[in-house]
Amino acid sequence: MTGSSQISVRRLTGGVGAEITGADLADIGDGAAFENIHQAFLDHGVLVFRKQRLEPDELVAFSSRFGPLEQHVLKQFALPENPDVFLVSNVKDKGKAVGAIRAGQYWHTDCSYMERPTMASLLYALDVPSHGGDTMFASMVRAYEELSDTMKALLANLRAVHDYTNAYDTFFAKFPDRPPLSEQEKAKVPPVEHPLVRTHPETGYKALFVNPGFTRRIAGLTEEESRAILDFLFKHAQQPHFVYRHIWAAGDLVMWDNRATWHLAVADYPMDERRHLHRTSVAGDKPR
Ligand SMILES: O=C(O)CCC(=O)C(=O)O
Ligand SMILES: [Fe+2]
Repeated sequence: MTGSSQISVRRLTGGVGAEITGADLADIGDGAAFENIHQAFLDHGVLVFRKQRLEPDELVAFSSRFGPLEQHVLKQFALPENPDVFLVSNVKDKGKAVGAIRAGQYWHTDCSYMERPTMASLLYALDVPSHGGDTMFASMVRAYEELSDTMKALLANLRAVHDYTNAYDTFFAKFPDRPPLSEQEKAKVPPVEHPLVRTHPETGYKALFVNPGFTRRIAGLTEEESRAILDFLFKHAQQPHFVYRHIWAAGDLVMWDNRATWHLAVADYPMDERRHLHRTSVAGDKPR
Protein backbone atom coordinates (compact mmCIF):
# COMPACT_ATOMS: atom_id res chain seq x y z
CA MET A 1 0.00 0.00 0.00
CA THR A 2 1.54 3.34 -0.91
CA GLY A 3 0.52 6.32 1.12
CA SER A 4 -3.25 5.95 1.14
CA SER A 5 -4.77 9.31 2.00
CA GLN A 6 -8.00 7.66 3.16
CA ILE A 7 -7.43 7.90 6.87
CA SER A 8 -10.28 8.17 9.35
CA VAL A 9 -10.20 10.01 12.63
CA ARG A 10 -12.36 8.93 15.56
CA ARG A 11 -12.33 10.80 18.86
CA LEU A 12 -11.58 8.59 21.86
CA THR A 13 -12.94 10.72 24.71
CA GLY A 14 -14.46 14.13 25.28
CA GLY A 15 -11.19 15.30 26.77
CA VAL A 16 -8.30 14.30 24.52
CA GLY A 17 -7.18 11.81 21.89
CA ALA A 18 -8.27 10.29 18.59
CA GLU A 19 -7.71 6.97 16.87
CA ILE A 20 -6.51 7.01 13.27
CA THR A 21 -7.35 4.13 10.97
CA GLY A 22 -6.28 3.50 7.39
CA ALA A 23 -2.67 4.60 7.83
CA ASP A 24 0.39 2.40 7.36
CA LEU A 25 3.04 4.47 9.12
CA ALA A 26 5.90 2.51 7.55
CA ASP A 27 4.79 3.79 4.16
CA ILE A 28 2.89 7.01 4.59
CA GLY A 29 3.87 8.40 1.18
CA ASP A 30 3.74 11.95 -0.11
CA GLY A 31 -0.03 12.27 -0.51
CA ALA A 32 -2.56 13.95 1.75
CA ALA A 33 -2.29 11.27 4.48
CA PHE A 34 0.50 12.96 6.36
CA GLU A 35 -1.19 16.37 6.29
CA ASN A 36 -4.41 14.78 7.60
CA ILE A 37 -2.50 13.07 10.40
CA HIS A 38 -0.71 16.30 11.27
CA GLN A 39 -4.02 18.17 11.46
CA ALA A 40 -5.53 15.43 13.66
CA PHE A 41 -2.46 15.66 15.92
CA LEU A 42 -3.08 19.39 16.40
CA ASP A 43 -6.83 18.91 16.86
CA HIS A 44 -6.70 16.02 19.35
CA GLY A 45 -3.36 16.19 21.20
CA VAL A 46 -2.95 12.40 21.28
CA LEU A 47 -3.15 10.01 18.31
CA VAL A 48 -3.47 6.23 18.46
CA PHE A 49 -2.53 4.00 15.51
CA ARG A 50 -3.01 0.24 15.88
CA LYS A 51 -1.51 -2.82 14.16
CA GLN A 52 1.62 -1.07 12.92
CA ARG A 53 4.89 -2.80 11.97
CA LEU A 54 7.74 -0.37 12.37
CA GLU A 55 11.43 -1.11 12.21
CA PRO A 56 13.49 1.49 14.12
CA ASP A 57 14.44 3.34 10.91
CA GLU A 58 10.77 3.41 9.85
CA LEU A 59 9.75 4.83 13.22
CA VAL A 60 12.47 7.46 12.83
CA ALA A 61 11.37 8.27 9.26
CA PHE A 62 7.73 8.77 10.26
CA SER A 63 8.67 10.77 13.38
CA SER A 64 10.98 13.03 11.33
CA ARG A 65 8.07 14.15 9.20
CA PHE A 66 7.00 16.26 12.21
CA GLY A 67 10.40 17.94 12.59
CA PRO A 68 14.00 17.32 13.65
CA LEU A 69 14.42 14.61 16.28
CA GLU A 70 16.24 15.04 19.58
CA GLN A 71 18.05 12.57 21.82
CA HIS A 72 17.40 12.11 25.52
CA VAL A 73 19.89 13.13 28.21
CA LEU A 74 20.01 9.46 29.37
CA LYS A 75 22.10 8.38 26.37
CA GLN A 76 22.69 4.88 27.71
CA PHE A 77 19.06 3.98 26.91
CA ALA A 78 19.25 4.77 23.20
CA LEU A 79 19.32 1.91 20.68
CA PRO A 80 23.03 1.48 19.88
CA GLU A 81 22.33 1.07 16.15
CA ASN A 82 19.88 3.98 16.06
CA PRO A 83 20.47 6.66 18.72
CA ASP A 84 17.27 8.53 17.78
CA VAL A 85 15.33 5.61 19.28
CA PHE A 86 15.10 5.51 23.05
CA LEU A 87 14.04 2.42 24.99
CA VAL A 88 11.20 2.60 27.47
CA SER A 89 11.51 -0.87 28.92
CA ASN A 90 11.52 -3.00 32.05
CA VAL A 91 13.59 -5.69 30.31
CA LYS A 92 16.89 -6.66 31.93
CA ASP A 93 19.97 -7.98 30.18
CA LYS A 94 22.41 -9.71 32.59
CA GLY A 95 20.67 -8.01 35.51
CA LYS A 96 20.99 -4.56 33.97
CA ALA A 97 17.98 -2.57 32.74
CA VAL A 98 18.14 -1.99 28.97
CA GLY A 99 15.83 1.03 29.10
CA ALA A 100 14.74 3.78 31.44
CA ILE A 101 12.80 2.03 34.18
CA ARG A 102 9.91 3.74 35.94
CA ALA A 103 9.99 6.33 33.15
CA GLY A 104 7.11 8.73 33.39
CA GLN A 105 5.23 7.09 36.27
CA TYR A 106 4.06 10.54 37.34
CA TRP A 107 2.11 13.19 35.42
CA HIS A 108 4.45 15.18 33.20
CA THR A 109 5.13 16.68 29.81
CA ASP A 110 8.30 15.40 28.22
CA CYS A 111 11.43 17.40 28.92
CA SER A 112 9.60 20.47 30.26
CA TYR A 113 12.89 20.97 32.14
CA MET A 114 14.64 21.86 28.87
CA GLU A 115 14.92 25.37 27.43
CA ARG A 116 13.11 23.93 24.41
CA PRO A 117 10.90 21.09 25.64
CA THR A 118 10.06 18.16 23.35
CA MET A 119 7.30 19.00 20.88
CA ALA A 120 6.01 15.53 20.09
CA SER A 121 6.76 12.08 21.49
CA LEU A 122 6.06 8.82 19.70
CA LEU A 123 5.87 5.52 21.53
CA TYR A 124 5.67 2.20 19.68
CA ALA A 125 4.86 -0.98 21.61
CA LEU A 126 6.85 -4.15 20.89
CA ASP A 127 6.01 -6.18 24.01
CA VAL A 128 3.22 -5.46 26.46
CA PRO A 129 2.33 -7.18 29.74
CA SER A 130 -0.75 -9.43 30.04
CA HIS A 131 -2.53 -6.66 31.90
CA GLY A 132 -1.85 -3.15 33.11
CA GLY A 133 0.93 -0.80 32.07
CA ASP A 134 -1.51 1.63 30.48
CA THR A 135 -0.53 5.19 29.64
CA MET A 136 -2.83 8.04 30.66
CA PHE A 137 -3.07 11.40 28.90
CA ALA A 138 -4.71 14.63 30.02
CA SER A 139 -5.57 17.74 28.01
CA MET A 140 -3.92 20.84 29.40
CA VAL A 141 -5.91 22.95 26.96
CA ARG A 142 -9.21 21.80 28.47
CA ALA A 143 -7.79 22.05 31.98
CA TYR A 144 -6.87 25.67 31.28
CA GLU A 145 -10.23 26.43 29.64
CA GLU A 146 -12.14 25.35 32.74
CA LEU A 147 -10.39 27.77 35.08
CA SER A 148 -12.26 30.92 36.06
CA ASP A 149 -11.36 34.15 34.29
CA THR A 150 -10.03 35.46 37.61
CA MET A 151 -7.70 32.48 38.00
CA LYS A 152 -6.60 32.81 34.35
CA ALA A 153 -5.75 36.47 35.00
CA LEU A 154 -3.75 35.51 38.09
CA LEU A 155 -1.76 32.89 36.18
CA ALA A 156 -1.23 35.00 33.07
CA ASN A 157 1.99 36.65 34.17
CA LEU A 158 3.47 33.85 36.26
CA ARG A 159 6.51 31.76 35.38
CA ALA A 160 7.49 28.43 36.84
CA VAL A 161 10.81 26.71 37.46
CA HIS A 162 11.19 23.25 35.87
CA ASP A 163 13.94 20.90 36.94
CA TYR A 164 14.57 17.24 35.97
CA THR A 165 15.93 16.57 39.46
CA ASN A 166 12.45 17.34 40.86
CA ALA A 167 11.33 13.90 39.65
CA TYR A 168 14.36 12.32 41.34
CA ASP A 169 13.79 14.22 44.61
CA THR A 170 10.10 13.37 44.77
CA PHE A 171 9.06 10.31 42.76
CA PHE A 172 12.25 8.30 42.12
CA ALA A 173 13.42 8.80 45.73
CA LYS A 174 10.96 6.04 46.66
CA PHE A 175 12.50 3.63 44.15
CA PRO A 176 16.20 2.92 44.70
CA ASP A 177 16.26 0.75 41.54
CA ARG A 178 16.26 3.91 39.42
CA PRO A 179 19.90 5.00 39.22
CA PRO A 180 20.49 8.64 40.21
CA LEU A 181 21.56 11.22 37.63
CA SER A 182 25.33 11.50 37.29
CA GLU A 183 26.94 14.90 37.88
CA GLN A 184 27.60 15.06 34.14
CA GLU A 185 23.92 14.40 33.34
CA LYS A 186 22.81 16.94 35.95
CA ALA A 187 25.07 19.57 34.40
CA LYS A 188 23.19 19.11 31.11
CA VAL A 189 19.80 19.84 32.66
CA PRO A 190 20.01 22.98 34.82
CA PRO A 191 16.66 24.38 36.05
CA VAL A 192 14.75 26.53 33.54
CA GLU A 193 11.84 28.95 33.74
CA HIS A 194 8.79 28.83 31.47
CA PRO A 195 5.50 30.72 31.39
CA LEU A 196 2.93 28.93 33.54
CA VAL A 197 0.45 29.18 30.66
CA ARG A 198 1.77 28.69 27.14
CA THR A 199 0.18 29.57 23.82
CA HIS A 200 0.36 26.76 21.31
CA PRO A 201 2.40 28.06 18.37
CA GLU A 202 0.31 26.17 15.79
CA THR A 203 -3.24 26.13 17.17
CA GLY A 204 -3.18 29.36 19.17
CA TYR A 205 -4.84 27.63 22.14
CA LYS A 206 -3.60 28.36 25.63
CA ALA A 207 -2.54 25.43 27.81
CA LEU A 208 -1.43 24.99 31.40
CA PHE A 209 2.31 24.40 31.34
CA VAL A 210 3.24 23.09 34.78
CA ASN A 211 3.38 19.43 35.80
CA PRO A 212 3.95 17.36 38.97
CA GLY A 213 7.02 15.60 37.54
CA PHE A 214 9.26 18.50 36.70
CA THR A 215 7.79 21.76 38.02
CA ARG A 216 9.67 22.76 41.14
CA ARG A 217 7.97 26.06 42.01
CA ILE A 218 6.32 29.22 40.76
CA ALA A 219 8.85 32.02 40.48
CA GLY A 220 8.39 35.11 42.65
CA LEU A 221 6.02 33.52 45.19
CA THR A 222 6.83 32.20 48.64
CA GLU A 223 7.31 28.44 48.89
CA GLU A 224 3.87 28.16 50.58
CA GLU A 225 2.08 30.27 47.97
CA SER A 226 3.73 28.36 45.17
CA ARG A 227 2.87 24.96 46.71
CA ALA A 228 -0.78 25.88 47.25
CA ILE A 229 -1.32 27.07 43.67
CA LEU A 230 0.60 24.18 42.11
CA ASP A 231 -1.27 21.63 44.25
CA PHE A 232 -4.57 23.14 43.19
CA LEU A 233 -3.59 23.13 39.49
CA PHE A 234 -2.25 19.57 39.65
CA LYS A 235 -5.48 18.30 41.23
CA HIS A 236 -7.64 20.32 38.84
CA ALA A 237 -5.77 19.12 35.74
CA GLN A 238 -6.11 15.38 36.38
CA GLN A 239 -9.89 15.27 36.43
CA PRO A 240 -11.28 12.25 34.54
CA HIS A 241 -13.05 14.31 31.88
CA PHE A 242 -9.67 15.66 30.66
CA VAL A 243 -8.17 12.16 30.45
CA TYR A 244 -7.75 9.32 27.91
CA ARG A 245 -6.28 6.04 29.16
CA HIS A 246 -4.54 3.92 26.55
CA ILE A 247 -4.57 0.14 27.01
CA TRP A 248 -1.60 -1.08 24.96
CA ALA A 249 -1.42 -3.89 22.42
CA ALA A 250 1.79 -4.84 20.63
CA GLY A 251 1.92 -2.86 17.37
CA ASP A 252 0.28 0.27 18.79
CA LEU A 253 1.91 3.58 18.08
CA VAL A 254 0.74 6.44 20.26
CA MET A 255 1.98 9.97 19.76
CA TRP A 256 1.25 13.09 21.75
CA ASP A 257 1.69 16.84 21.67
CA ASN A 258 3.67 17.93 24.73
CA ARG A 259 2.54 21.53 24.19
CA ALA A 260 -1.02 20.55 24.98
CA THR A 261 -1.02 17.43 27.17
CA TRP A 262 0.31 15.58 30.20
CA HIS A 263 0.88 11.83 30.41
CA LEU A 264 1.57 9.19 33.04
CA ALA A 265 2.68 5.54 32.83
CA VAL A 266 0.62 3.36 35.18
CA ALA A 267 2.90 1.00 37.12
CA ASP A 268 0.44 -1.80 37.87
CA TYR A 269 1.77 -4.64 35.72
CA PRO A 270 3.69 -7.79 36.68
CA MET A 271 7.39 -6.85 36.61
CA ASP A 272 8.37 -10.35 35.44
CA GLU A 273 6.51 -9.68 32.18
CA ARG A 274 8.11 -7.66 29.39
CA ARG A 275 6.97 -4.13 28.68
CA HIS A 276 9.21 -2.92 25.90
CA LEU A 277 8.63 0.13 23.72
CA HIS A 278 10.55 2.21 21.19
CA ARG A 279 10.33 5.90 21.55
CA THR A 280 11.29 8.98 19.49
CA SER A 281 11.18 12.69 20.35
CA VAL A 282 10.55 15.59 17.99
CA ALA A 283 12.32 18.80 19.05
CA GLY A 284 10.20 21.73 20.18
CA ASP A 285 10.52 25.48 20.60
CA LYS A 286 10.70 27.85 23.54
CA PRO A 287 7.31 28.05 25.30
CA ARG A 288 5.65 31.48 25.04
O1 LIG B 1 5.93 4.07 29.51
C1 LIG B 1 5.04 4.86 29.22
O2 LIG B 1 3.86 4.51 29.09
C2 LIG B 1 5.34 6.32 29.01
C3 LIG B 1 6.72 6.67 29.44
C4 LIG B 1 6.98 8.13 29.20
O3 LIG B 1 6.70 8.97 29.99
C5 LIG B 1 7.54 8.54 27.91
O4 LIG B 1 7.90 7.69 27.08
O5 LIG B 1 7.65 9.76 27.69
FE1 LIG C 1 7.07 10.94 29.20
